[in-house]
Amino acid sequence: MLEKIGVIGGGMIGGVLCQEIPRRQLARKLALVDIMPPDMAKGKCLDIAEGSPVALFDAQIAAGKTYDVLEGAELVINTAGVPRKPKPDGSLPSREELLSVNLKITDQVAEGINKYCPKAVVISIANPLDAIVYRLQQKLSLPRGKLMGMAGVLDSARYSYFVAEAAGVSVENVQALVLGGHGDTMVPIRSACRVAGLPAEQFLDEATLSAIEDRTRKAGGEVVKLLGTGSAFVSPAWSALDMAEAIIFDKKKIMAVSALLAGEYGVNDLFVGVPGLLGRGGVEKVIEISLTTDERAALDRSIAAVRKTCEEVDTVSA
Ligand code: TXD
Repeated sequence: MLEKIGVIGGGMIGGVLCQEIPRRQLARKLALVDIMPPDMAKGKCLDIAEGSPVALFDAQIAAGKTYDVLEGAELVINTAGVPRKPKPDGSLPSREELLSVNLKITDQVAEGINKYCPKAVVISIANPLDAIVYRLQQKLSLPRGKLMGMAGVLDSARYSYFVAEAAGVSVENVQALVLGGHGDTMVPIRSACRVAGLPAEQFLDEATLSAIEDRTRKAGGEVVKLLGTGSAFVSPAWSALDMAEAIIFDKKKIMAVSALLAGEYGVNDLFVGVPGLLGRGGVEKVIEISLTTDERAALDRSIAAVRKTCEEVDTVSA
């Protein structure tokens, strides 16, 4: 258990985080900051605190519109940023189209973290995922491993779910991994997909697996279209909590994470989704796995897409 966890942004994802953090007893204190008037963060946290005698957890929650509530947080989860919504013609924007508006928000987030909890381990969720984490690193200059993005856990969970559903087995039997940027170029790694420890190909044919991988790449958009407003929020929150638990309990758990690369996979100074070992120090190690030629080529294309968005970040002065 930590002393204090901070959540930035109390919208759909932040709201689930604020329910789950006290329920799972991850920290003695929880802090939520959201700029939404009149004082949405306070209202949301009061609601959760008033439910705590029913759900049976003790909650010490501080919330408000200003970042001082984060003072001393050891772990921060950042969800501040607008989500995708279908355009008037029904088409979906890419996550990258959120860049300019979410960069401005991210700069405020970085200022708040720098001022009130500069030593925290930071998990960022806002989109476009890898580019927003890149911007945070420019502003926070945290030691490598203490800042990371959550996307790969969710994308891998989606891949797992679809495989389990098609194979007619428990999700507990499936292991799946999605690497690369959190965008349309993300790479489901078929060679790492296992059902009860066996290659997924022993359970599903090529056409089914290809269709599942395609659906995985578009899974975020599928939910956005169905919801009408906003994007997936329960599964992203649970995924970030999985990472938070690996860190808090020093699990040394290998999970897909957007991590700062220093030569791994031939990349320097970009955050890209790779397998990372998560423990108390954050991303303690980036694991380089062997990939098929096709997977490697797809990963390179995805890295190029992340690099392009980060070059756009560089053109927007702080
Ligand atoms: O896998 C992933 N990483 C993701 C990412 C999966 C799903 C959604 N993902 C992205 O997370 C999504 O595209 C958004 O960029 C973020 C947050 O999604 P959420 O659905 O929680 O968005 P909401 O409900 O709009 O909540 C965002 C909140 C909202 O209440 C704003 O008032 C607040 O962020 N906000 C701020 N809080 C603090 N400080 C500032 N400056 C600020 N600006 C907005």
